[in-house]
Amino acid sequence: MPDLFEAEGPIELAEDAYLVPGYLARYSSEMIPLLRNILRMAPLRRMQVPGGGWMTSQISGCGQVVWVSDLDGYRYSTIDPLTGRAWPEMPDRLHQLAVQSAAVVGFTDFSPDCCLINCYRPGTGMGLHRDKDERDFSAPIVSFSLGIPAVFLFGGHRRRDPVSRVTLEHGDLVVWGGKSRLYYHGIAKLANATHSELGALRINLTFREAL
Ligand code: MD3
Ligand code: FE
Repeated sequence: MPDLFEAEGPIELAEDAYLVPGYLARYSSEMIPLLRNILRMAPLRRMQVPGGGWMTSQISGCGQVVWVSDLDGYRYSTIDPLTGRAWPEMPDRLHQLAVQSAAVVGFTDFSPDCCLINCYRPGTGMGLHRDKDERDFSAPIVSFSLGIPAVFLFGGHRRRDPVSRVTLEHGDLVVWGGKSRLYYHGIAKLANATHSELGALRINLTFREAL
């Protein structure tokens, strides 16, 4: 029987995609104040999609560029369309944690220029999609989950491929690269729950090399 206090190692979810349960839990209390500070400068907002609908999660971010969406399409932008200013700089500590996290599963030359912040409340989610607005798909995407749990859905290269489900909890690290970098994925509508530090909220950070 594994030691109850031993950290869990990486679980391969798909080819070149790994979940490291609880890896970030020990860093969450230092990350949350950094996130609050970013969201003070670049508030969370819902984004409209080109078809006219609205995403149900709320988005912000930091770094040189952040992913944005409006009726004209999806793109990475150096300017926050809500404030008209540059996005907040990515705190060195967040950058360092993202680089360290990628290295845990063997991606050793990752240097993100974008940290997208997705914020979910119970009843919200994210439909199946691919992340394909980045310039170079050879870099992985590193995801930090904080707050209440969510069911992550992931399929394959085709929208019709069968979908697997895995629950992402506070402190979970997911790294997607290589062969599964362009897999379809999404987040099922969140159930009601409360987290001790964040309340009825899930925050997901995705670190990307977008430029
Ligand atoms: C699989 N975010 O921001 S993170 C997104 O929890 C996004 O907020 C989800 O999908 C969230 O685009 C999922 C895990 C993740 C991130 C990027 C991926 C999974 C991925 C890229 C390719 C395949
Ligand atoms: Fe995505």
